Amino acid sequence: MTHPRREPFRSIHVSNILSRGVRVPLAALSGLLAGFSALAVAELVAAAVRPEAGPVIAVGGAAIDRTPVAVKDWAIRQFGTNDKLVLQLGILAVLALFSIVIGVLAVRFRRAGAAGVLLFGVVGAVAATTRPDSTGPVDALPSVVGALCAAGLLYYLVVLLTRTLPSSAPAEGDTRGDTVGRPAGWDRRGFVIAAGAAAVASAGAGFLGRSLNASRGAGATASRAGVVLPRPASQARPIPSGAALHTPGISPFVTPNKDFYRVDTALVVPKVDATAWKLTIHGKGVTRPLTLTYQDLLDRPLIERHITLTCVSNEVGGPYAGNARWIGVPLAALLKEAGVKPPSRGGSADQLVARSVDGMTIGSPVEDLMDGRDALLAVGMNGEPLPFDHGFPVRMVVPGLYGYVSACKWIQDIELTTFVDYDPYWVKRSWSQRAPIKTQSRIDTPKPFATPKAGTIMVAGVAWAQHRGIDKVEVRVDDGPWQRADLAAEDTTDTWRQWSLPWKATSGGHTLTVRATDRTGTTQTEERVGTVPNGATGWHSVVLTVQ
Ligand SMILES: Nc1nc2c(c(=O)[nH]1)N[C@H]1C(S)=C(S)[C@@H](COP(=O)(O)O)O[C@H]1N2
Ligand SMILES: [Mo]
Repeated sequence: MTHPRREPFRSIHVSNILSRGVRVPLAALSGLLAGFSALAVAELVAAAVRPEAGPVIAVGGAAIDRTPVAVKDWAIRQFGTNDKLVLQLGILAVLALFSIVIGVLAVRFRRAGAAGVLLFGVVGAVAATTRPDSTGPVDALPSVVGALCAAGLLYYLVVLLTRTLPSSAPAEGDTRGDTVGRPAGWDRRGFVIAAGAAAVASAGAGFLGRSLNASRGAGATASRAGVVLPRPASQARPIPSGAALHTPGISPFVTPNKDFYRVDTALVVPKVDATAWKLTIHGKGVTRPLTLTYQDLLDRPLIERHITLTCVSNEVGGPYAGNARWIGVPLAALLKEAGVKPPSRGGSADQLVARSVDGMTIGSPVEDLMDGRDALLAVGMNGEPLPFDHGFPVRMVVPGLYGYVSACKWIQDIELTTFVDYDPYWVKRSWSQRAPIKTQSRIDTPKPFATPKAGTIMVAGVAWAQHRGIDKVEVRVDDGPWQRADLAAEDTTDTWRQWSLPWKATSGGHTLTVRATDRTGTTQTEERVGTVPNGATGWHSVVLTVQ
C-alpha cells in the first residue's frame, strides 16, 4: 500500500487526530459556544421585537406563571426579593449544562446535536408566545432565529472537529489506536478560527442587543424625569406627633421608597413612557367608556393619603408590608363618570379587573372601590413620581385589600366585569377572589435570637388592620399574662400603627409574643394558617436569650 506524501501545506490544516481526551472538552466548548450565540442573537432580535420576548425572560416568566403556589412561597421565603435573580441564574445554568451535553452528543450524531439546539429554540418560542403579555407569533422570533444560528454554528464546529483525514495515515502522536476504521481528524486551525469568530460575533451581538434593549427605556426615563407632580387638592393630614416612635429597630412610620418591599412577576421592570401612556375604562355597566392620558390624570383634582400596603404572601412576622404617602386620582369619581354603579345600587359589575402593560390582571370588588374609601389611581409615592419598580406611571392603591386584589402596577386598562365571569391571574393560581387584609402585628425589635443584656429592653413593632384600625396591641413574655403595649398615635385607619413596651428582661431564654385587636373588637387569632389562599394568620413571636 502506498500513500501519497502529505504536503506540508495540509499538515498545517489537519495537524492531528483528535484524541478522546481533547475531543470531549472541545465538543463541550462547541456546545457552550452554540448556547451563548443563541442567547446573544436572540437578545439582538429581541431588541427589534420586544425585550420581554427574549428566551431567558420568556422562559423565566413562563416558569413563574406555572410555578405551583407551594414552590413560589418557598422561593419567596428562601430568596426573598432575590427570587428573580436566582431564577434567571438557574435558567442560565440549566442552559449551559444542556449546551455541553448537546455539544458532546453532536460529535457522534451531528444532526441530533443540531436538532437538540432547535428543540431549545422551540421551548423559548412557546414560552414567549404564551406569556400573558405576548403580542403574538412575532414573539417567537428571538428564540427561533437564535436557535437556527446556534444549530448552524454547532454543526459547523463539529464538522471541523471530526473532519475525515484526507489520508488514513495516523498522525504523529496518536498512539491510542482507539479509532475504528477511518480515523477522524480535526481541523485545528479552522476550529480555532471559527470558534474564536463565533465567540467574538456573539459577544458583539449580545452587547449590541443589551444596549439597544437598555436604551428602549430612555423615553420612559425621560418622561419620568419630566413629571412635576401637582399640588394635591386634598393633602394628606399631617402625621400626628406621636404617630412615629423613635425606638431603635422599629419600622419607620413612613417606609422610604428604596426600602419599600417589591412583589411582582416582572423579570424585566416595565419601562412605560408616560407621554404615550393611556388608560381605558370599559366593560359591563360602563355607559361612558373613558380613555385617559397621564396628563388627563394630573389635570384632575388629586388627593394625597398615607396608606399601608400589604402582600398576601407575607407570613406572620414577614417583611412584605410598607406605608407610603400616595398621590393619586380618586378611582370612585372616575368610575362614576364612566357610569359605573356599585352592586348595592343596582350596578351589574361586581368585579373591576385592572390589566397592566405586562399582562398582569388584578380583580377588586367594585363595591369596596366605591364605598367611600380612598381607592386611588396613584401617580406619586412619597413625594416623587412612582418609581419604575412600583408601577410608573400609574398604579392602583386601595386601603384594606391585599396587593394582589387591588394594587395593579403599570396599569393600562380597567374592565368592569363580574366575579362569575372572570378569574384574574392569581385567582387562576388558587388564591381567593376576594382578600381583605387580615389584622396582623409584628415584633420589629428585639430581633430573633438576639442576646441583649438583662435590664429594661424596648419591645416594639407595628400592627395593621387597614381600613378598620388598630385598637390594642398586647405582648406576652413566655407564658405570662398579656400586657398592653403603648400604642403610637393613630394616623388614619388605613395606616399601620407602631407600638412599644418596656420590658424588664431577666437573664435566660425567653419568647416574646404579640397580638393585636382591631376596631371591630376582633383579636388576631392564634390559629396558624399559611398565606394561601387569602393571607396568613397566627401570632408573631421572637425567641431570644437575655444575658
Ligand atoms: N403589574 C403587576 N402589578 C402588581 C403585581 C404584579 O405582579 N404585576 N403584584 C401585586 C402584588 S402581589 C403586590 S403585594 C403589590 C406590591 O406592590 P409593590 O411591589 O409596589 O410593593 O403589587 C401588586 N401589583
Ligand atoms: Mo402580593
